[in-house]
Amino acid sequence: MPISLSAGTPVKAGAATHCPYCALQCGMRVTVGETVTIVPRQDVPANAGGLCQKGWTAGEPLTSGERLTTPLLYGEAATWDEALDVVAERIREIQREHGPDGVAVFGGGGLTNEKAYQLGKFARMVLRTSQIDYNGRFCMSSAAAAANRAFGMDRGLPFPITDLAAADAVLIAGGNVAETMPPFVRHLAAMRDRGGRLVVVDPRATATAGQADLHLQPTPGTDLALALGLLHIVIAEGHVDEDYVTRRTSGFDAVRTSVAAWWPERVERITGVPVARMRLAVEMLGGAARAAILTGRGAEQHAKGTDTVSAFINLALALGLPGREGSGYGCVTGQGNGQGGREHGQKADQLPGYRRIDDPAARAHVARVWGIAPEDLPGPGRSAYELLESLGAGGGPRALLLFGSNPVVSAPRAGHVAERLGSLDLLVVSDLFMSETAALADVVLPTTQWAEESGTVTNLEGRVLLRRQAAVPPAGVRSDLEILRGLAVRLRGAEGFPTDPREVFDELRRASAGGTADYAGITYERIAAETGVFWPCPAEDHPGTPRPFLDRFATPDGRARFVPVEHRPPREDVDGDYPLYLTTGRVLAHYQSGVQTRRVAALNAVVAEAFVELHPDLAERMEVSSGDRLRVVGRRGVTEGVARVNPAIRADTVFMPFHWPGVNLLTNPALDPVSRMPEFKVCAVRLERAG
Ligand SMILES: Nc1nc2c(c(=O)[nH]1)N[C@H]1C(S)=C(S)[C@@H](COP(=O)(O)OP(=O)(O)OC[C@H]3O[C@@H](n4cnc5c(=O)[nH]c(N)nc54)[C@H](O)[C@@H]3O)O[C@H]1N2
Ligand SMILES: Nc1nc2c(c(=O)[nH]1)N[C@H]1C(S)=C(S)[C@@H](COP(=O)(O)OP(=O)(O)OC[C@H]3O[C@@H](n4cnc5c(=O)[nH]c(N)nc54)[C@H](O)[C@@H]3O)O[C@H]1N2
Ligand code: SF4
Ligand SMILES: [Mo]
Repeated sequence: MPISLSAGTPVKAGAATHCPYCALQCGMRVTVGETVTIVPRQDVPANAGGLCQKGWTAGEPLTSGERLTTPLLYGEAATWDEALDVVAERIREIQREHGPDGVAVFGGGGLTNEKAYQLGKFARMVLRTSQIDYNGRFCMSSAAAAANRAFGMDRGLPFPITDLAAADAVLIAGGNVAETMPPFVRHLAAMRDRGGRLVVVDPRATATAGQADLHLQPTPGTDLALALGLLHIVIAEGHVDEDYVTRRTSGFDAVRTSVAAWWPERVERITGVPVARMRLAVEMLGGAARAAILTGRGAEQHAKGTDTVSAFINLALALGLPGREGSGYGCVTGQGNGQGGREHGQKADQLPGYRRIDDPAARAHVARVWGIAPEDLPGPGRSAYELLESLGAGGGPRALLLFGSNPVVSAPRAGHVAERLGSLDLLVVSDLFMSETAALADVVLPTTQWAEESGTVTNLEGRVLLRRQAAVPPAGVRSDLEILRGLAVRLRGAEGFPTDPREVFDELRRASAGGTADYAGITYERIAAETGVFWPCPAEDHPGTPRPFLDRFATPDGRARFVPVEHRPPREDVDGDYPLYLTTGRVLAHYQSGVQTRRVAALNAVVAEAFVELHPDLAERMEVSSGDRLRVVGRRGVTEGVARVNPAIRADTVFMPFHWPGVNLLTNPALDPVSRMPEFKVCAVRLERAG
C-alpha cells in the first residue's frame, strides 16, 4: 500500500534539524544515503557544535533492520486499512458499551508539538474521552507544578541557556547533566572559566559532581530538608535580598517563619550533608552577583517533588534571583519535546497553550478553534500512573491508544502496569520498533522517525525549533499525524485532521493564542530565519520572550509567590528487611526505556545491560566484586544487575539505570499530591547474590 510523504518538504542533503533524543535538542545537519551522516550545527546556541554519543549515532535507528514497517493485527501482518478498520470498529463497540471514557490515550514528551496537539485534539474531539495523559507526568510535572504556583508560568529555563555562562554561581540539585545533556556542560565550564562556582547536590559523585567546586551528597529523598536548611542559613547570615523580596514577591514572612526550625545541625542529621558544606554552598550563592538554581529529576521525582522544588524556588527568591538578567530558577527539562509536549493538550487537565481544561474561557476559545461546542469538550481525566493503574479495572478504560512511550519499562511498579495493559480489551501502540509495550499490543502501527518528517519541538529554554525532514520513510510506515487522520476519518470525519505538520502548527498557533504558552506569532519561516523563537510570542512582529520574568511574573499581581513547605521522609523508608535505598536514573549511552538506543551497536558497546552501583563498604560486607550478578529485592518486585563497585555512591544507597526492563518492577508508585509524580528516586531494597 503506497504511503504519502507528510511534509511536502524536499528531502535534501545536510538538512538542518535537531537530535531525536533529549531536551537540549542539539542542532545537527543530517544526510541520509546508504549510511547516515550527522554533523553538529554551530548556529544552535544550546550545543554550538557539540553533540553527545547518542546524537552522533542517532542515524542508526533510521536504518535499523528491526524497524517496524507493517501494521500488525493480533500478531499478524495486515494492511493499513485492515488495521485501522479494526481499531475504529473496536473503539466504537467499546464506547457503545462503556461510554466515551472507555477509551484512553497515552502520549509522550518526545512527540513534536504538532503530534502532541493533534493527539489531544483527537482524544477530546473524536473520542470525546477525558482519559488522556502522557509520560511527561513521570518527567518534570513536579517542577512544572512548583513553577506554576510560584511564577504563574512553567517554562523550564525562563532564560537562554547561554546566560549560565555569565553567572557567578550555579547550584544543580539532582541533575547529572554531564551524562544527560553533555553539551550543557560547556555553559557551566564557561562560567567556571570566569571564576564562577558550581554546586552539585546528588547522592552520587557523578560526572557532573566531578566538575563542581562543591558537592553535597544527601541521602535520597532529603533535598527538601536540605533546601530548607540552606534558606535558614541564608536568612541567618543576612543574604536575603530584602529589597527584591519587598518589590517582587509575596508571602516571604510565612516562609521565613517556617524555616526557622530547620537549623543546620538538624538538617545535617536528616540529609547527611555536613553543616560546613551547607554554609559553603550558601556563601557561594549568597556572594554571587548573578546566580542560578536548577533542579533535575533527582530532586523532583519524589512523592514530595513539588514541595521540594518549591523549597528551592523559595531559596532562589530569597536570594533575589528569578526575573533578574543572568540569574534565576530553572528546571532542566528532559525529553526532546518535554517542554512543548507539556503545553499543547496531551495532559489530563490541559488544553493547548498551557490552558486549563476546567477554565470556561479556555474551553470556549479552544472549542471555537476546533469548531465544536464548549460543552462537547470533556473535563479533566486521570494522571498518567492513575490512568495506567485503572486500565481494564472496574470503571476504568477498556482500550488504550499509545503514542511515544514504553510504560512496561518506564512506569513505576511496572509489573502491575504490564498486568493492567494485558487486561485491556484493546491495546493499540504506534512505535518505530517492537518495544516491550508494543509486544503486548493487539494492534501495532509502525510510524515514521524524527528525520523522516518535519515538525517543531520546544527545547528546555522554551525556544521553539524546527526539525526538517531529511529522509524518505521506509515503505509501509505512516506518520502519527497520518495515523490520527486515518482514525478520525473512520470515526468522525477527516475535517480538522490534516497530515501536513505545518497546517497543524498553524492551527496550534491559533489554539494557543492568548494562552500562557502563546505561539501565535511563531511561523516555520521565522524559526528557520531566527534559529528558534522563544514563547510567549503573541504576534508575528513580536520578538519572542527569552526572559519572561524581567518586569513581572505571570501571577495576577505580577509578584512571585513564596510557598511554605515542610519536609517529610520518603514514602517507603528503609527497615530491617529492606535496609538500602534504591535510586534510579540514567547513563550517557542510553536513552529512556532504551527502545532506540539499545539498537545502536556503539552504545551497547559502552553499556549493554542493567547494573547495580554500590559502595565498596557495602560490597565488602556482601563479599561482592564488580562483575558479580546481584539480585535487588524490593516490596513490589525483584530484578537483577551486574555489580559495579564504586566509592562515588553513598554506602546506604544503590543506583540502577532504567534503560533496561527490570528496575521499575521495584519502584514506588506513591504519587505527589499536586503533580501526581511517582517516587522513582527512592524506595527500599535489599541485595542478594544471584545464581
Ligand atoms: N543519557 C541520557 N540522557 C537523557 C535521558 C536519558 O534517558 N539518557 N533522558 C532525558 C530525560 S527524559 C530526562 S527527564 C533528563 C533527566 O536528567 P537528570 O535529572 O540529570 O537525570 P537522572 O539520571 O534521572 O537523575 C539525575 C541525578 O539524580 C540523582 N539522584 C537520585 N536520587 C536523588 C535524590 O534524592 N536527590 C538528589 N539531589 N539527587 C538524586 C541521581 O544520582 C542522578 O545522578 O535526561 C534527559 N537526557
Ligand atoms: N526508574 C525510573 N523510571 C523512570 C525514570 C527514572 O528516572 N527512573 N524517568 C522517567 C522519565 S523522566 C521519563 S521521561 C520516562 C520516559 O520513558 P518512556 O515514556 O517509556 O519514554 P521512551 O523510552 O522515550 O519511549 C518512547 C517510545 O516511543 C517511541 N517513539 C519515539 N518517537 C516516536 C514518535 O514520534 N511517535 C511514536 N508513536 N513513537 C515514538 C520509541 O521508540 C519508544 O518506544 O521514564 C520515566 N521512568
Ligand atoms: S541526546 Fe541530548 S545532548 Fe545528546 S546530542 Fe541529542 S540533544 Fe544533544
Ligand atoms: Mo524525562
